[in-house]
Amino acid sequence: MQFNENNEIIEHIEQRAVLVGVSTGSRDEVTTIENSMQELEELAQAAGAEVLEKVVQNKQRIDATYYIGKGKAEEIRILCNALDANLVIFNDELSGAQIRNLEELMEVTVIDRTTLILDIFAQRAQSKEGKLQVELAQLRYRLPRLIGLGRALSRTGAGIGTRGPGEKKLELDRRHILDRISDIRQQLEEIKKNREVQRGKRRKSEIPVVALVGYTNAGKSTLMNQILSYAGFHQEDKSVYAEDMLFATLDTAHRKIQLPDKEEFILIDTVGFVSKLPHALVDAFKATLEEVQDAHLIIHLVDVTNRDYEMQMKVTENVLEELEVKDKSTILVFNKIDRIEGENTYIPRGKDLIHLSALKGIGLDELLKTVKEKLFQDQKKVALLIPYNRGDIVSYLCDKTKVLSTEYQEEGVFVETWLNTADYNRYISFIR
Ligand SMILES: Nc1nc2c(ncn2[C@@H]2O[C@H](COP(=O)(O)OP(=O)(O)OP(=O)(O)O)[C@@H](O)[C@H]2O)c(=O)[nH]1
Ligand SMILES: [Mg+2]
Repeated sequence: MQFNENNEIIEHIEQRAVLVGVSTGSRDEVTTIENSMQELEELAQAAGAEVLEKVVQNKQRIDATYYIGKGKAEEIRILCNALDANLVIFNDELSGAQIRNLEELMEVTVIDRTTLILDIFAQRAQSKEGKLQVELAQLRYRLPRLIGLGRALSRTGAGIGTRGPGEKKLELDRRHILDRISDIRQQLEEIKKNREVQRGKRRKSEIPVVALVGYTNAGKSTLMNQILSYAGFHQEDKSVYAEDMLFATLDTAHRKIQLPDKEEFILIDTVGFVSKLPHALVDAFKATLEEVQDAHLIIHLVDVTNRDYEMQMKVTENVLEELEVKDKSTILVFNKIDRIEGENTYIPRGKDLIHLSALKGIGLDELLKTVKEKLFQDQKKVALLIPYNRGDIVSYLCDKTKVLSTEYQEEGVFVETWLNTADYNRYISFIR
């Protein structure tokens, strides 16, 4: 839809898109071009576009002017004409100059995968922080492309690539964009301080935290809802939004879960990951995922029905590594097994590896049993003597474990507490 200055709808523009990808044949490509184009199609649909055609060019070297070869670009212009397409979406990031050159040649709006993902985020962000993060990412993406300024970037409106909190600011020049960026950064800093206080409170509350993470559309929100309604505990009113669509969840949600035997933990549902995540969005992701860093346990959910589930696991593991939470206790869960039952597909089984259907509730008992073991049973009572120069360990123990007593002795702080296996191994040299 197109809006005027008073935010009234003036025109409804249907986004009729042709998708374009390049396969360089390089071994570094994380997935096949077909799978990558399939994902691009789902992203385009998530942004509200109708996908008319997908075009792939095999090309070892990227063209500086058009990204694809000029001949191919001309073919696509004819195709767009024939199909009445008004948008071309490229599977990789384009430079400002490439966008301008392609638009001149093809006479339609040209955007890239990054702009598309930013657009989805702009449409869905709910919280004030989420909106600011998206605007920041959009501005950072646009800044080096101002010279090339394509149709989508130079026009305010409501088509893909022009939506969102940043849309009114598009006409601002570089100076204004830089001012706005520093203004947003300041606001985000304030929000972050507030959140630190909240996180501190949660850490102190002693209720363990379990984080659901995984690739977008893996079924995280569905699993959260299933756990909420588990065993006759009618907690459905606290349910979260789950949908067959990439990036259904953009803001982290926390729910307190009470198991039938009254044990409690906090479950957090997080934003899903995607391959080739725009660099500008990585910081935004990290901010929303900070809470994963405080988690006692991570549930990594994988959609095994996806042809590319191994690549998706890798992407997720890489993000977890970036968040420095890779060593945390993790349960790997293969989800949507209801769809592969009877099929001759081999899915590995093993310790801390659970087969599940979040939709049907299959495997939920086993999952919750493992969660319980990890959170509540896998603990050893120990006494530690921590030297005074390791105040960091003492604060960790006070924040994260159920401390029974502390005593200031000559050689250090004597602490009696409960440790899970990971912490036990980490602090074994201080145990008396
Ligand atoms: N068949 C089947 N479908 C499932 C299962 N779990 C989830 N789904 C479906 O998968 C789609 C995505 O589920 P969500 O729970 O929204 O996935 P998510 O991981 O939260 O996705 P994002 O929030 O986008 O990252 C929905 O259509 C669910 O109904 C399952 O066990 N079996
Ligand atoms: Mg979700």
